[in-house]
Amino acid sequence: MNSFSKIEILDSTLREGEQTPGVSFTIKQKVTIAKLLDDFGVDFIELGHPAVSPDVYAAVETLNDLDLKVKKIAHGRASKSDINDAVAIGVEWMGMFFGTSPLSLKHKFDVSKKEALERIQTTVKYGKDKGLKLRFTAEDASRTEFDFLVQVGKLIQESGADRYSLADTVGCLTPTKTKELIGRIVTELDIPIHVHCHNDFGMATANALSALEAGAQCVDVAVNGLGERCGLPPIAEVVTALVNIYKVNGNWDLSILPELTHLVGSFSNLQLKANQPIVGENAFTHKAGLHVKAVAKDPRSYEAIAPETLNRKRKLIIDKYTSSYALKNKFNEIGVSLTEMELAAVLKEIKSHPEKVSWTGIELIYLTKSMGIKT
Ligand code: HCA
Ligand code: CU
Repeated sequence: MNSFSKIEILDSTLREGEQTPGVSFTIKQKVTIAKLLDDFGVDFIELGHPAVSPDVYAAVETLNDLDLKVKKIAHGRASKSDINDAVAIGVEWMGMFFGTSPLSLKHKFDVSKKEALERIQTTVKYGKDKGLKLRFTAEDASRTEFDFLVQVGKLIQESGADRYSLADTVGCLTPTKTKELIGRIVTELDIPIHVHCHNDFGMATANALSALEAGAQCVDVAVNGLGERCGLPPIAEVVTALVNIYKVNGNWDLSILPELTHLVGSFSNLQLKANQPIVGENAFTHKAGLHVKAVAKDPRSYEAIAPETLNRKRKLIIDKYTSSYALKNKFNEIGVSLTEMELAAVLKEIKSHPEKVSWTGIELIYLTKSMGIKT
């Protein structure tokens, strides 16, 4: 079990996030995102995989030159040419990945396990000789035999790698399986363990948190959960859960989350779901009469976390679910005072318009006037 004394967050918005279908950030946008992530307080930023394209190469160069607190890590395959790129750019860390599952060995590389181990050892040593700090990722780790994962981990550790990352590349782990897998790996190795989860079954955040519970030191996230297919654990969910549920005292500025969300949202043209945890439009909106009444007395009645800590505001909806208490509250807010009878009449009217899903203050005033009530 991680004592949570050292938890690190790696943000991969600029690398895996840009692998989201339909997304291509300009270098200027990447710089803006990187600065905000640095202000937020992540530990690592994955800058990109230079071999992808000239603009990704140039972005990694530009981002690496920024004066930031965060550790910068370039991405690349376990190959000499990708290592040479990282060295030429002068980045401190490189995350190199190699598929270790039977599917990867057969279809991606067409190598035996023995050949794979030789290649992994040679490239890790090559990278270390060049002075890089190295995180080695076993891609598709969750579908790799456990013994082989340990064998790879021990080999890269002996060859000088600084971190070992396990990728649940197709998002097929569950929180229970993650805990078991990471718990076992942590006891086998001495170097810190990273975990990279995917959201194909909607379990990325839960799996990342389970990995930390089991002793992983670092988990990968992305703003708005960007990434291949269904993406990575969203930064807002993982960090807010760590602070609020696990009571981890990280140096994260949660008040930056809405800005990060909107900025990356506008750069990626990806519509965020209204019911997205923490950052979605509805995350702090209350509707049913009973809820609104309880929230007005004490917001904790229906809120696990106070919106103010996230630089967000609470919203109360008026529609057919509204109670007289909530309606009165709303009229007070807009400076309109009604008698109990008038209030009951307006409420009856609202409840007879199920097609209207949210009444604004102005609309309520018009409604009241149209009913012959003086406001
Ligand atoms: C990829 C696959 C990867 C790698 C993770 C890592 C995965 O897009 O290259 O290198 O840490 O999910 O396995 O994102
Ligand atoms: Cu990935």
